[in-house]
Amino acid sequence: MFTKAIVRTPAPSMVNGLTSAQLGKPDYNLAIKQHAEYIKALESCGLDVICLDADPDFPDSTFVEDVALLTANSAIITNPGALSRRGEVKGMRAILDDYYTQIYAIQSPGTLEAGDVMMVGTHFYIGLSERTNRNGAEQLIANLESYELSGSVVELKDVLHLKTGVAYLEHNNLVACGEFLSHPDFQEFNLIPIDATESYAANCIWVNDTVLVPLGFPKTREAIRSVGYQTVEIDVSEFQKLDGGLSCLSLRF
Ligand code: CIR
Repeated sequence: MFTKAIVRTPAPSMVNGLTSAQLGKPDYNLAIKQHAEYIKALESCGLDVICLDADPDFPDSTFVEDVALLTANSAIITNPGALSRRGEVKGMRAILDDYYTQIYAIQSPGTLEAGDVMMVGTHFYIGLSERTNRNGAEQLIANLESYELSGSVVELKDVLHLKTGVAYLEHNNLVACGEFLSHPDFQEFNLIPIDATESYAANCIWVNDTVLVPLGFPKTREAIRSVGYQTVEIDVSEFQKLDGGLSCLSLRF
């Protein structure tokens, strides 16, 4: 179970965030409203939400998931592959000192963004992407192994981050779309396939047995309900315009 989450208020500069989505510029005022609803949804699942101030120097800094990996024992500050995001780690390090005594950092030439890391119990799947390289993944695996945890790499083809296309919902249930449906690493899971027309909704999050899903993807919502979860829908359209999904907007621990 999670008890806390860290989020960061979007800055007005978010309209200049990285994207390949071709959905237009985000509406900042609407993004602020959606972010507030997202916080409420996390709170409704029992989490204390720590909301960091907007950081206008970093347009993508609302996507806090990418700059740290939080485990039961330690925090690992990442080294984002996107150069424009690398400086985000400083502000995250400062806050994590309040919650963790064991804090590590991925070092160059290793790069890692934690949107590429999916926790399944004591094992961590690490996507090799344009943002996360093998050296970064190996540093993370060595760190995990020092805590008797484990990690393995997954080569990505079409997605920005691993968790763009898969989401672990505990109880051996794995939401998956596209390249992950037939991926050999994931065949032991109870796969919940996501229709190609709703691939954005593969980025959903399990929070204490409720699953947060993006608004507007009814097939995905029903597929997740049909295996027994309560779902909460949240409109994150303005973050979708920046290739960001529900998981990217918080660190849950
Ligand atoms: C980026 O390209 O870095 C941001 N615009 C979106 C990051 C999304 N994060 C994630 O999937 N974990």
